[in-house]
Amino acid sequence: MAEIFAGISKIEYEGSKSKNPLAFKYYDANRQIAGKPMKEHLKFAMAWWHNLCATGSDMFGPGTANKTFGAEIGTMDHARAKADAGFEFMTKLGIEYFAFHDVDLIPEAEDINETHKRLDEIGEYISAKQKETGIKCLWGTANMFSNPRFMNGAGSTNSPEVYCFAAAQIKKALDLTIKFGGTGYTFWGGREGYETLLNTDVKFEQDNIANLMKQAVKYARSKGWTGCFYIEPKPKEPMKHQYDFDAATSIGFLRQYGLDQDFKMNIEANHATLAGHTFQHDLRISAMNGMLGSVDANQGDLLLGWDTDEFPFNVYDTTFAMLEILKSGGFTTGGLNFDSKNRRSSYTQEDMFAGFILGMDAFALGLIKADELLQDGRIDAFVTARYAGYKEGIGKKITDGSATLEELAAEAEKLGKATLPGSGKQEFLESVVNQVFFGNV
Ligand code: XLS
Ligand code: CA
Ligand code: CA
Repeated sequence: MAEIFAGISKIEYEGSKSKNPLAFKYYDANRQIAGKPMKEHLKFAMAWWHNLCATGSDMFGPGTANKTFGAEIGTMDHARAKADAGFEFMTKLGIEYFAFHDVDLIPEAEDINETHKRLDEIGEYISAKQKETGIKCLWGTANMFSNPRFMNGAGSTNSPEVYCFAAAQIKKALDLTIKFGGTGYTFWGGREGYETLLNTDVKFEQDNIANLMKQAVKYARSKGWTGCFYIEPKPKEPMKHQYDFDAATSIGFLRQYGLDQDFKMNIEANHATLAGHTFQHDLRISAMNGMLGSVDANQGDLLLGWDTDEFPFNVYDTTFAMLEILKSGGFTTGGLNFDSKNRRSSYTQEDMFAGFILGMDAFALGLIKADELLQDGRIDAFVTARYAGYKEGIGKKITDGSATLEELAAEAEKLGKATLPGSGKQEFLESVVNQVFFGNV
């Protein structure tokens, strides 16, 4: 088979002094950090849709990147060429996982039966490539937002007929995920929300979404699949309001419908910031609830109100993200999926590699710096000391829940006047972070 990215050889780690644009400066796959190799902490994945399908088109103009990979778009030859390109790309970067939507893999047909036939065919082709390369599937999903039938949602649609098509797609995407040995299955509710409450029965729609998820779990478990389902929260875009607004909302939804044993969160950085949170915030909320499953690694532009899916660049953010991930014990079923795309004007094959090199190096730095912050210990020690008052006396009775309201009130009355609580020391803590970051300069 002809090389697709001819002229680009395997991307090697060359260290921080290297000026080679096609080399890692910080990502050294087998370097041991906190007891295991970097690649095991980071578990990088390639998103089929951005890397192999998207050409950079936007509502003001067509794509700029050529993603034909030598075949005609819309054909099964092209589907196979994308798989060839994808496996060559991942192998050259040392990426061990991929994530996909059903319709990323093949041209969707008018009739779902034909679509499924094509999926079976490409499924065989991809499985064979996995065997050749050892590359694994991080998660699969069904695209239930692009086809016009999903204009009013999938699980939340007003049409039972469309609901059946959503179910058929989920069933097929689960079959493929299982075939590829995938350890996760994601529900991103792109059109599960509303434009106006004037035409929407929110409770009815949410009940229906939950039922669809329950049936998906039942089906996958009946096939012996032990992987993890994820909800990927996003507050808006394409809909004005999306039900899986953020981690807190989605966890509440899962608990309300008894789905919390089978689901965790897939947190995307850019979605957290669209919800008005930091990336770290949504990771923390997920982790503290035992719900941190996987991560869609990218970043948004805080000056823009939409989802830009940029490659991760901000090392403060990747560090705070890796801090939450390390503290939660690391990934099990999940990993870091680059749901990231090149800017429209970065349209060459070399740019595709440059995006991943940037993102992988940014997360490698994040891992290194997060580990250093943990070893430095000053931040954790400060947080522990900050709540020390709860270790004894009335504080202890508060945390074990034994102090009554009367007892608490009596304590305040005895004191008459509260002493001010200890300083939050934010500036000091931020300076610790910078010292760990920049050390001797
Ligand atoms: C879109 C989402 C989507 C999901 C998978 O904003 O990020 O790509 O990750 O459907
Ligand atoms: Ca995503
Ligand atoms: Ca996104």
